Amino acid sequence: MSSTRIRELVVTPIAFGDPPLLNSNGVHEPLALRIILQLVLEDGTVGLGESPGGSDRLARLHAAAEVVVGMDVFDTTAVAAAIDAALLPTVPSSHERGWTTSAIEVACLDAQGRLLGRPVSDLLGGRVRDAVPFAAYLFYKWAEHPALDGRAAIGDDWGEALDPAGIVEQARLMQERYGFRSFKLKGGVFPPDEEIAAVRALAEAFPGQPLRLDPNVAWTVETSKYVTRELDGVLEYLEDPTKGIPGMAEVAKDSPMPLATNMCVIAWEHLKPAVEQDAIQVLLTDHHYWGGLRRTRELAAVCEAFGLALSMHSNSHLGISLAAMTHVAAAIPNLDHSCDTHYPWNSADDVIVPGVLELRDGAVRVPTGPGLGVELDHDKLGELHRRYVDSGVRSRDDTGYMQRFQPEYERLLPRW
Ligand code: GKR
Ligand code: MG
Repeated sequence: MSSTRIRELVVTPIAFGDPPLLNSNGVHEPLALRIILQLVLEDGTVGLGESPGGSDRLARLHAAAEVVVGMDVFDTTAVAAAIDAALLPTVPSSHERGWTTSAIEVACLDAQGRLLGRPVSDLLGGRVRDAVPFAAYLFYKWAEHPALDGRAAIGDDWGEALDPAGIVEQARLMQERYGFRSFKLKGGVFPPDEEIAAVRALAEAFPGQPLRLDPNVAWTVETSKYVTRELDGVLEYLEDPTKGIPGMAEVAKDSPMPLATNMCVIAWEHLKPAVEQDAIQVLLTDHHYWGGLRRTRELAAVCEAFGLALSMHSNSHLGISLAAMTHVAAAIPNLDHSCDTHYPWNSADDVIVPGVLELRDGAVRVPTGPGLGVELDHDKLGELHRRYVDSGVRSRDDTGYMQRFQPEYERLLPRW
């Protein structure tokens, strides 16, 4: 048996701490879910991967683990095809299948890099930058997770942010701690005029520093148009103001600023209509669902061909994902905007050995060690897996959690 064949894929669900961040669906729960992958080769080399969590994704990764055993780790196209074929009968959506193939491709590339003694960015064509810029990801938030069902309140060192002053203070903290030079505000929480006021306050506090706003489709087309007029000259781009490609195209028609998405263009088949309708000008890519790091690199070339600018989407994540995001962003020449990351909100509970990934001056230096360049902290993995088991949390439910405190809360999109 060749030493580059896959012996086993170890799939470990984990739960880690998350602050009470608000969005158009509700509020983040105290625990966020991810799944950590260890792809073990016949020679004992281990490649790491990280996927968003939840029972469905976990079941799919377990199914994929059966399929990949015996395959060659360098044969990533065949590995992806085998997983895709195995999932097809029960998972009709190519986007949904993509989450599984992507996470495993990253683990394959990590293992390949370790075997070759080369960083993953080299396997993607080489890095065009030594550090990848990230934006401070600002959220309206509560001061703490309120006490619930006998559990004590859970505080953090960010404090409350429920108005423009709170958002500016959070941005200052983000800049002080990590040196960010651009800012993204998660909107869709308060009436648009309040969020416009928060963006204007940021513009005043951080003159000349790029700003963006993302209400996650909380607005109608009309409201979206109103916001683009109000924030003309203030935002570098407006992200997912309204739902769907036709809605975004309607807003884009007379928008003075580019529109961006990580919601209406999330699969290859969405690109054609989006380009035809000129619905978006910026695509937020995400290797977790675009098929992995190589497919993300290819996506960048497609964007270049159609004149779409590129940025990067994030969800609550840990260091293996951050390393993967950093390698692929380093290898994309046409990365036009700083990337999103939730890492400051979640890094205290990371599963990797500290020291390699650091957010400094608003950027992460591309790891230069073999593979992704990060090592798993096995004790921490065990701790976070126990937390997953004990918590009973099996899927993300921002709306249900909000309703525990505000029973009248309704998920309404668009809300305004
Ligand atoms: O973490 O609340 C959140 C975000 O709203 C996340 O779920 C989104 O996927 O960050 C994401 C976005 O840019 O839409
Ligand atoms: Mg977004």
